[in-house]
Amino acid sequence: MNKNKFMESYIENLQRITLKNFAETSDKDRYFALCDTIMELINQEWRNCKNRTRRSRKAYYFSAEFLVGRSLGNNLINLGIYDEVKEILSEIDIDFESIENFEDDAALGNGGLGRLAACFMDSAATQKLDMYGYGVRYREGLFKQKIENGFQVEGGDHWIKDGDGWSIRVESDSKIVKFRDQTVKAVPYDMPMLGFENEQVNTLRLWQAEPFEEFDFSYFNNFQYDKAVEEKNRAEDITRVLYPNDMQREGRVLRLKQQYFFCSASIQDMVSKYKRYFDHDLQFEDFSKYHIIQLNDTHPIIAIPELIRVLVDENGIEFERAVEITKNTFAFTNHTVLQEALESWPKDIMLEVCPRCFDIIKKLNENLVKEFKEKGLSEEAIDPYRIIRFDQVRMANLAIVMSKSVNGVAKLHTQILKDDTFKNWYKLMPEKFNNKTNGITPRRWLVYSNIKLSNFITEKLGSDDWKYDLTKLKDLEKYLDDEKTLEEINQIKFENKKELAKYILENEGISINPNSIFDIQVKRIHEYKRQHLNLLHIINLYHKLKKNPDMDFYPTTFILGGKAAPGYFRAKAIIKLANEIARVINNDEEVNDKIKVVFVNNYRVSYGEKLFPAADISEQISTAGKEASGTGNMKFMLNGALTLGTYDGANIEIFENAGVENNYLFGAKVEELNEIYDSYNPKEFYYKNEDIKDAVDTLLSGELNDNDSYMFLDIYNCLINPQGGEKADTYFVLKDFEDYKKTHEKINKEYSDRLTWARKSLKNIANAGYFSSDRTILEYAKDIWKL
Ligand code: 7GP
Repeated sequence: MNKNKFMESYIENLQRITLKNFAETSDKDRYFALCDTIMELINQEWRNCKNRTRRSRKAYYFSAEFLVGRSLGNNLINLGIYDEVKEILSEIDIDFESIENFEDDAALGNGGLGRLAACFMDSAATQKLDMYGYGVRYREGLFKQKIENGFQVEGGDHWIKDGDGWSIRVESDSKIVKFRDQTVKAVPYDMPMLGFENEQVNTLRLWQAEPFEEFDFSYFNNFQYDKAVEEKNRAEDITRVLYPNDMQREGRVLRLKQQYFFCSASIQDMVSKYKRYFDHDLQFEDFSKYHIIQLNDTHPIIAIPELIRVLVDENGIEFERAVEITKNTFAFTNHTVLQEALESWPKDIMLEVCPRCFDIIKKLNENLVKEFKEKGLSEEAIDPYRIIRFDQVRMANLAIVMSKSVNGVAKLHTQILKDDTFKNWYKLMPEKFNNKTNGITPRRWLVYSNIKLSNFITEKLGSDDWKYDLTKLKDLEKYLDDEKTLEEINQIKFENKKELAKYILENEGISINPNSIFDIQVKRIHEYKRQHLNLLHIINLYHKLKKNPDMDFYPTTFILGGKAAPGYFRAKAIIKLANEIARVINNDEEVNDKIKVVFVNNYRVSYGEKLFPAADISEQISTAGKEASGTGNMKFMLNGALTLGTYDGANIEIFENAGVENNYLFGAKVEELNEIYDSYNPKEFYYKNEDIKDAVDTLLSGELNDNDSYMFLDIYNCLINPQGGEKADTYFVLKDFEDYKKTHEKINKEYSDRLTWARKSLKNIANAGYFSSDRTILEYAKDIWKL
């Protein structure tokens, strides 16, 4: 990059878009001018990629969520001009950080599934894989969380209200999407997805819903102004807001409309391009040779009947042929075994949204049943496989029949899919099933967010090749017994902790000690993730310190964060509990130099970028068998935190890679929980274990105040006093408590041996290579996509 040219065009852009003199421009102006300048810089390469890949086999990642976060810093890193641009800006007295902070997160996802999609976009481009992302351009992303009096309050997230520096509206590629009761225009916004220092620029295409006709003048001319506006709103409603439920199906008509909307537009886009660039193949003989669609969980499955519809109804392909083509075009990823997330759509809703797709699904179901009957299966034996049963369309079944591949996202998770969730299918078609353990992009989650550690690694390894091939980190092991290196590791962690402490003071108003252990649990709030186990332990620890102020104890800061789905009362109760515990403990002078508790407000990608580098302990404490993989666990590991975790999801693979002796494993395993499931009685643990009783009783003792919301009663009840047919403590919080507590005690003791700790930390960093999403995406490309 030519520095002078960059500076020139930056200033030119700044003045052109603002009509102001340089000195009068605001941070916002400066941010958008920088976006423009970078978009100009990559324009050529982006076009080159689009042109080059017109006739190549491509993978299409269909996802209702892409949790991208901020793009500025990451794009500069991937372009290899981060330092230079910072310098250029400082030469004209612009502080990079202040304009960087102007960027709102693109929070177009809820949690793991959406963030994984974003990591995959980064890795595909970095590995020079031609992968196209298709999704929804929600006007409002995931709600902003505010904490008022300890309660979560949701606010809007109109992330593009000031503009969108990273998208190009491609009006000419607009598509018409027809619902039973309305017709809308789908307008694509393309975001460049940059490979790391390699000139590959892939595209993330997000569709926005707009009225088919901007303004209906017939209404207007008849003075029916509100009617004219109504139609416009009804169209825009479709992509107005991301549903904020993580792991919970949402049965509303509008949700299915969102799904059908982006799937239909995407399928039409693919088919029309195919007809344009492969104009000799009107029979679509080669369609599946050039397209493979990866379905990110059940949300985009409606794309399957939609492809059949477009082939049959709009291109005259015979139904059976269309089915064959489709079967070779789709692959399906499952991201959770929680039943409440598995989508099924009532026939009525489907008829209301996309009746023709329902017809097609019905036919597919009939064919399936017929085939099974011919094989001699009884009606009953066929039941688990039916795509439609009791007038419900079971989306996962549809995807499994119609896909060439079905995968889970960590070893244990895939095993559970085979043994349990999809066991009937596995019996029938074992060859379809495979595992793709998740990963994270090291560019965002280390190079960009932990510059100190990143530079240190490059210095120690004598090259920055590890940024392209993360398994190279393994070579760091030669420093395992080098005291100087270990001290440097501790120093870097300390610096990062100081930075986080400063940020937390500014944002949460809580002062924390960077010399204390930073123990962090950040993720969506969910019972299966067991934030309440963490909190019950803190309560008990607090009481112990009160009783015994001179007890041997290494000061610890417990940091929690995450959003609760707005309708999930118990998750919101957990947030209130965290804040209430924080209030009591942080105001108690007897203990607050030993423990502090922080609930960070509005946890999101850009907050994570500050938290992961500063963690000593990574809390990954889900009930065994419930967390499909987890990816936060990988971000912590890569940044040198030790995992305090159960034998669940990708934790298992973290323990395998870094050595369980360098982490803290606790809790019951899946097999044990399966065995005791029916006989489990949490009350036994409650009565037999004083610490458990102490912690649980505190929920109702009056020491903690839930402001008459009955929230703490709800948590109490769910643990030991089930209401209305509910089972008590289904997530085995009390069962695992004692082991969790003991493991914490061990951590607390071992932390003071700072060199041994640093050695463990280095072991984790050195073995994090496996968890690069580069590895994951290459596995998809090789095993499933054949790219
Ligand atoms: C999540 C899983 O809970 C998490 O364990 C995994 O790491 C992540 O996907 C990426 O694979 N699942 C979801 O976010 C989700 O919403 C239901 O799944 C649709």
